[in-house]
Amino acid sequence: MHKAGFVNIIGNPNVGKSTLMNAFIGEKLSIITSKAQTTRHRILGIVNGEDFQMVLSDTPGIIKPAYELQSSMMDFVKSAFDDADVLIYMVEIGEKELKDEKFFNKITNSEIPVLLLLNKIDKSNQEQMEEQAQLWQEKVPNAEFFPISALEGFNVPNVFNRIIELLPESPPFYPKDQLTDKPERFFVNEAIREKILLHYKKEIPYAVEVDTEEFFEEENIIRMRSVIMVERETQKGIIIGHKGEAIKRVGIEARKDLEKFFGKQVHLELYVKVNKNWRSNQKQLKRFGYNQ
Ligand code: GDP
Ligand code: K
Ligand code: MG
Repeated sequence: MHKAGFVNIIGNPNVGKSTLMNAFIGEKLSIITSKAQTTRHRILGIVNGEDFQMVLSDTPGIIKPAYELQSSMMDFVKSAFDDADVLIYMVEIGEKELKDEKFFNKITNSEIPVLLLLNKIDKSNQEQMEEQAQLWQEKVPNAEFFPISALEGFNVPNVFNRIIELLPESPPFYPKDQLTDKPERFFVNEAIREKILLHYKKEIPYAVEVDTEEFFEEENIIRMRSVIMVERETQKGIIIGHKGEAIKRVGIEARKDLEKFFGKQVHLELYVKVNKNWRSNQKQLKRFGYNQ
């Protein structure tokens, strides 16, 4: 018998959704930072076993959209409800419920199994954890509850095994050697965007989109050229930095990650371009893969 199904991870920003997905996959598929809106897409990560295929979806944190890009991000979350065989609702120690009541009701009224994961328990003491455990089980009584630490791996194998039990009988949905639905260029864009989230302040990371225009694999090296898109001329100057030092650092750190990811030497060329108000422009968003 073969089992296969879609396991979709949803929750507030920054609770650790991407960290959990990567822990299951054993690879850094999703970028992780302490900033909200690090994840902008729905990213599939596929775990293949001899007799199962677990198709995980990492999604953006649930927010109230303020501009077109964020609306598309919430469309990815909506779609994650539609095809789930198992829903993972992740919360973290000390958090309140979802800002979006509709999403929250969808979870509590879900017909499909819900696993409620209380994450970051490495940061709490016993008393706090027990109090939170009770609170969350009352809020989402239809869910199976697991306290975990995605970062340290605590209880993660138990959640994994429970998901396998819940997967329906089905042939695989993807070839059994496939790891994700995203093309190689997507991971180049994301590696660069992660460094921008880490090194630039305030509005800058949110005004940035990355587009990899060239990805050329030779025998011993992969050559990539990517454009960092910003919304305004002033942002371009900030990205480049004094004597180009800032963008150089992004390039060096992203290249290191990409060499690990692709297992090959990487040459990465970066440049910056102004693309006025791309975040609010339907056509541009479509071009960058935000409209399904
Ligand atoms: P997402 O926005 O829900 O995808 O959250 P991320 O996976 O990007 O993680 C947000 C932040 O929380 C990062 O700084 C992570 O390192 C941190 N984090 C994730 N899981 C844990 C955990 O189990 N314990 C602790 N202490 N931090 C965590
Ligand atoms: K985050
Ligand atoms: Mg994320």
